[in-house]
Amino acid sequence: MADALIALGGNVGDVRTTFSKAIANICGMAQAALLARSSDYATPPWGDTQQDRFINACIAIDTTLDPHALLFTLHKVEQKFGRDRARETRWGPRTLDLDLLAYDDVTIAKPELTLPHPRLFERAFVLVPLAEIVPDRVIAGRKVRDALARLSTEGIARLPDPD
Ligand code: PH2
Ligand code: MG
Ligand code: MG
Repeated sequence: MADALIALGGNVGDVRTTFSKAIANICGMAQAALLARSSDYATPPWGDTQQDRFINACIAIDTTLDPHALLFTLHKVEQKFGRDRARETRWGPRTLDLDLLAYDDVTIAKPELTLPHPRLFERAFVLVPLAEIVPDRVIAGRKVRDALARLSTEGIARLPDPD
């Protein structure tokens, strides 16, 4: 079994409900156990700032799939929840974005998959939920909580747990 960290994001539709369903789907399809799930956070849009705020979260799973098979599964789940890569713009609105952040201590540099995720340390909307579940995890030689301490978390708000 391998330990994988996945970031969830979205700003179209009922994103929090999408997250719950998507997490159940990921665990079913990836033969995975859910190790941890962060809270959901409202986050200011990054990249293209002229769009609705995003909701972001992170999960840790234990999976038997290899990194490429896991990535394929994440793309399938994105599609199932209305993601249409052919119609979207870079950094634009999405129903569901699932990013594979890290997979054990594996490093991969291929066009279709780079591990650890190359932009992980630039994004407070990823590191805030990640630091909630794995603050002491070291990724690419950096501890998650230390990486977060270097970024502004302005505008990021933890959402209350749903009932
Ligand atoms: N995802 C994007 C573009 N901008 N901004 C925030 N805050 N969170 C995201 O998940 C996000 C974004 C495209 O995938
Ligand atoms: Mg993303
Ligand atoms: Mg993505």
